This record gives sequence, C-alpha cells and structure tokens, in this order.
Amino acid sequence: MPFFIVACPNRKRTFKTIKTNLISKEFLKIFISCFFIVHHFTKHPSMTRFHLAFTPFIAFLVLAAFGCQTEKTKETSTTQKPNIVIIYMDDLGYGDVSAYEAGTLETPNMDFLANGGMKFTNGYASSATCSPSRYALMTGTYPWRNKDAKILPGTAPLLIGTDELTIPGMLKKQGYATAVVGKWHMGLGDGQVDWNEQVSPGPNEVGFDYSYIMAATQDRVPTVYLENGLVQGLDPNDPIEINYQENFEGEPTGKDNPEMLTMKWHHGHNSSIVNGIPRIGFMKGGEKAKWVDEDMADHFLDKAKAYVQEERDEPFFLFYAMQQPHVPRTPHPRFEGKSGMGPRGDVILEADWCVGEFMNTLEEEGLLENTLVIFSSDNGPVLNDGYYDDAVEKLGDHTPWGPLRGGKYSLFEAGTRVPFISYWKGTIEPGQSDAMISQIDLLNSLASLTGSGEKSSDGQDFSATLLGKADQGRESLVLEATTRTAFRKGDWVLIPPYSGPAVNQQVDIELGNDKGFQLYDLSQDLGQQRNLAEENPEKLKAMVADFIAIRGEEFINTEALELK
Ligand SMILES: [Ca+2]
Repeated sequence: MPFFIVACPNRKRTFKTIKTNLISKEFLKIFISCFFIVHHFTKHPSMTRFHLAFTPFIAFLVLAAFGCQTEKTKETSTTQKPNIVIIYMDDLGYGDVSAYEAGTLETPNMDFLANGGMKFTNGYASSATCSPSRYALMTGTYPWRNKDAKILPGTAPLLIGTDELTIPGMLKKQGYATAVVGKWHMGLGDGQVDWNEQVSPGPNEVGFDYSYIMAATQDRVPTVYLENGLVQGLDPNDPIEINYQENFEGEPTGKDNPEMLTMKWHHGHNSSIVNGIPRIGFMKGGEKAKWVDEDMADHFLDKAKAYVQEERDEPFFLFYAMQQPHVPRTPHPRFEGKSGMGPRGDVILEADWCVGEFMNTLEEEGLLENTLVIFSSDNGPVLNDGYYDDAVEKLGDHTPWGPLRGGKYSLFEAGTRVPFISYWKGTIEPGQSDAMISQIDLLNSLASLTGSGEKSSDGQDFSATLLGKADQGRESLVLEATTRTAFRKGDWVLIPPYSGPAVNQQVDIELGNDKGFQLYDLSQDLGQQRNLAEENPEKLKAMVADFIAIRGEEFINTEALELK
C-alpha cells in the first residue's frame, strides 16, 4: 500500500480512493481482469517463472495506475463543481476596501482578492440594510417582494420560506455540502421561539447542512451562538428569556444603569446590558452561553476554517458572514488602536486579517485553485450607528463611501453599491469589470456554474461575467432602502419622491428623500450632485415607466425609518 501512496500525486486523496476501491466490487472485477490479461501475455513456457512470480504483482501495478486514473477523473469532476465561498461583510462601504479607494485604511487581504480576481465597480447589494439584502442574496429575489424583509428584531420568524429556492438548497441538490458561519439576521423559528429548545425552522431548514450563527446582529439579543439550532454552552438551570417589548423585572438596562456600561449608547441600544454593552432588546438568563464580543471574529474564523478542513474532499458551499464593521465594534485586543481610526477602523483591519487567514486555510488544504470566492457586503457604510465609538471623531481622511453619496439606509449609491469581488486562482484572470451586477444574480449565476437548471425570476445568470469571461451586466436594477425603492437603468438613476427627512440626523446620512423626482446620470455625475429630472423630462418619463413596469405602482407604499 505505501508504494501506491507514493506513486500517485495528491497522497491523501489517493489513499482514500484506493481504500474505497479495496472494498468495492469494482476493484475485484478490475483486479481479476488485470490478472487474466497479464496471465495471457506471460503464459509462454519461457515466461513461466516470471509468470508465476509476477502476474499478481503486475496486475496490481496496472490497478494502481487505474487507481490514479480514477483519482484524476474524480478530481476533474470536482474541478467542474468548484467549492463556493461567499465572504459577506456587514456594513462595509465601497471605499472601505483600499483596492477600491486607496486612502488611509489599508486592507491588504481584501485587496489580494480584488487585485487577484475580478473587481466589480458596479456591484450592488439588493438593499441598504441587513436583513433585506441577506434575504435577496439567499433567494435571488428582490426584497421588496417579501413584505417581511425589513430590519428584523432578534425574535422575528424565519424570513425565508422553507419551500423557497435558495443558494444552499440549490447547491445541495447539486451534491454540495452547505454551511453558514456567522451573522444570520434572517429570522428564526415561527415567531414563538423557546431559546432553550432546538430553534427551528432556521438555516438548516432552508438548505444549510450545517449552521453556526448569531441569530440577529451583534447589537441585538440573544447574545449567544447557535449551532444547528441549539444555543451553545447553555446551562439548563439558567434558561434564556427574550423580549423585545418589555424588560424582565429587576434586570438592568443601558438606559437606567449607565454606571454598568463600558460602551455608551448614542441612540437606541439602551435595553439589556451584556458584557458592559447595552443592546437592542431584553434578555434574561443564559449567562454561560453569552458570547465574548472581542472573541467573535476569531470564533467565527475558527468555525469557518474547521468547516473547510472537514469538507475538503467534497464540493462545499460556505456562507461566511462576518459581523464587522457593524456595531458594536469590539476588536480583539490584537487590533485595538491599530487603525488610528477608533474601533470601526480596527474591526475592518481585524476582518481583513480574517479574510487572509481564511484564504491561507484554503491554500493549505490545496483548495485555492478549486474554489470560487465571492466577497461583498450587505449594505453601505455608517459611522455613528448607535454607540459613541469615535467612528466620526477619528475618521480623518478616510472615505468609507468612496466617491458615492449617502451610506447605509440611503437610496443614494453608497447605500447599495458595495465592494463586489470574484476570486478563483488560476481560473479568473485578474481584472476590473464595470458591468452592473447585483447579489440577487448570484443564485442564477452559481446555478449555471454548477449545472443546476434552477433559477429565480429576479436574478440573472452572470456566471461568465463573474469568471471574467464576459463583460455583460444588468440593463437595470431596482434598489431598496427601508421599503423605499429606486431604479438604475444604464448609467441613469431614478429616485421617486418620498416623504421623510432628507437626512437622518442620528446617523447623519442622506436618505435620498425628496418631494420631487430625482434623476442622475452616473456617467457624468457619480456623486449624484446634479438632479436632471426637470431639465430632462423625456428621460424622466421613460425611467418612471420602466421602473413601474418592474416595481408596480405600490412603490409609493413605504414606512418611515425607525432606528432602535
Ligand atoms: Ca448590514
């Protein structure tokens, strides 16, 4: 056996293949065939001694060659179905990646993906907020088609129907092992969750074989990890209770107990206190199960790496949903102060390091040339998002929104246009694409890439564009921000009139609200400073008609943004 291990390339896999062959009927058939072939060619009297001594050995040699060949065939078929990883950031802006906007913050590992793969300059999240973007990414469906796709509390029921088409569900049918590690925020259960029992339905019911998640966000309760629906480290004698309406008697809150806080709240975020940080929502019990905020990045990274190591021999899909740089920004002490920009900059450096570590793992496992990595963010950047954490004060010259207007929550470009990168060593030639592409296109593109016939009706297949083999992109795209929608077609952007403030003062972001129509030509005015609606009525009329043809008249039904 050692001979065959040495004789074949890729020792670990070959060993596994031959072991499998040894117990298979196929092996016996091949061995018997080899024996008789060798027997036939060596039965001449002059070969008798050779015949007796070496026939079984030669037969085994032929078999070993066949074993290698089988392995090659297996690897070829694996090549046809690459591993797929989506690295998904939370609130990372277009200008936060230095490959997009060279500036004061350096992100060498994200840059490695951007400069070694296809860097999209017109890549979009479907929404300017978390839950709707995640829903759209998973299902390939516009979030405004699902009335529940809003920023969800930690007690929200599962946003995705268990019979709905999803990326992991589709890939599972294509033979993939599927997993999510990190931030979920797409709801769990049926609305009446008992966190002390198996929480279901959740990721495992919409296509993920394995899930290791935080339920909602780092600033919302419950502040615990769930593995396949079970809260980790839970002491049955200290059950968890969650309520988003009212506090539990005698429990301290950020509002009433400022002396207990290590991080001060700016708006909202003044309910239960966990690890000195006031959160959204009330929680009681589950002390031993509570996460350590500063360890979260390392914790998710370890789980993501372990999954890759575990599944290295089969095609896998991993949705690695990192929590940075969403609030509360709690860098591990290794990264504290490293950016000079306060915790927001520090956690971006931490996230960048995680990206590097994760890519190193792919390389160490020999998977880099057989893994498509998509890197993106769920929405645009925000500085003060509810805590005093120096994000505004220490920003300096850094521009998280790059050359774009607005940010998280906004209908302007910085709300939804995000870093969007496809990387596949040896397959994707490094380059830049200006093709318009949305995260809702990933389902259809990945389906096409893996030979699945399934597709969503809102998404499009841009597999060739993702691989840098075509420059075709979307003709048009509906953008969403807290129930309001805008429309991009070609280089033009239409923002319909919406009531509400032009600027949300709490986060200091221009939301895109205006009494009249706004029309921008991005080819001339990327920063959306010049509204052409009045001087270009023909274009406005055409854009409104095209928008309504997709979105329908109900685009006027919106809800005001309420930050908690
Ligand atoms: Ca987000």
